[in-house]
Amino acid sequence: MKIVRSDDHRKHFPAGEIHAGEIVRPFECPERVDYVNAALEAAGLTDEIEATAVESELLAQVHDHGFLRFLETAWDEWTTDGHTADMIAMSLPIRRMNTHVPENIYGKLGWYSFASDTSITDGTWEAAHAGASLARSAQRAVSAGASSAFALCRPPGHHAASDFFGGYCYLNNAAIAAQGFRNDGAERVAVLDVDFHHGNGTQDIFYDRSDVFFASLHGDPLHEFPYFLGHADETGTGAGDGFNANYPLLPGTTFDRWLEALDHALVRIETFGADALVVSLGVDTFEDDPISSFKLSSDDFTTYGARLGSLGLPTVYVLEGGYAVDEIGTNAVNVLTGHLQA
Ligand code: OKP
Ligand code: ZN
Repeated sequence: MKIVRSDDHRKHFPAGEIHAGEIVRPFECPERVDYVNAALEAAGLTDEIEATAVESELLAQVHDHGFLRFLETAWDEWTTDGHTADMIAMSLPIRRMNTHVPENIYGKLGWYSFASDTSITDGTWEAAHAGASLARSAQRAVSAGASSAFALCRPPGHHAASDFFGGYCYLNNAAIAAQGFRNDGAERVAVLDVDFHHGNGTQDIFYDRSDVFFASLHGDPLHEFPYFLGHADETGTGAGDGFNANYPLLPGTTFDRWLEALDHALVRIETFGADALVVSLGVDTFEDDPISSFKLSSDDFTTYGARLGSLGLPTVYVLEGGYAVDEIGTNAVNVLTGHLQA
């Protein structure tokens, strides 16, 4: 398994996160990657490859032009306006209030955002861009013949849609890997999202397409973030009708129930006839995760990794969530070693 990493993720670390009415240290913190690196080392997963920058053409296939320009220039515009603290969207366009993109930077911030949990700081763009480059580089290695690769993306990506950020995500790393597979010749690509939270951004990006099948297991959005997408009746639209599968699961879901849903999703992926697989690997399904409610143990990650590996597909793993920081490495790497044992 090829490993792709970058230190540039450290450039993104907001001063705080508004959580239950308080400003707390962000759950999505740089040490997450340190723990994953340590666990990779301990498991002997050291076959590292160099990252190359993601092409702007590929970014533009996945994301809206105005959104990309906004992310790239937001901090400069904000500081030019005299601000020095992090950008936190607090005025967001709810229903029927979205006819004109504002010119004001604070207005644009709300326009391109869907959740106030996600700040923009100095370095956010560089870190997000570097993360997207990791996903693309991992995918390139697999398209060139490696059987699997793991991209240590941070910040995560699966909540980022074509034209909005939120849920700690800015650029959709998994979608970039999936589109990269298509560009490099794969006809059918499956994206499997095993993060605790629904991959609303990835779903949205591919919702009307039949060449990318999206399946997600997650906390039921009636009860869990992102709240507004991820229901079982969302099955795709137009040409994409039948190419989206959601498995919303109740808070407290145990591994046996989770595994039933996984097996169902894997059958769908096999029926689809995927040439390549992208896994949105969030390990916030762990029993001790501080913001999630599933009950997986560390050993369960190895078990399901083996199921993923048994598909025998060229596979790119992209890191998403996981906030039980000192166990994120063990849990993520258990999936990878499970995959390799299959
Ligand atoms: C990102 B990924 C805590 C809840 C706020 C969002 C969760 C984002 C998870 N204040 N929100 O899917 O792991
Ligand atoms: Zn998550």
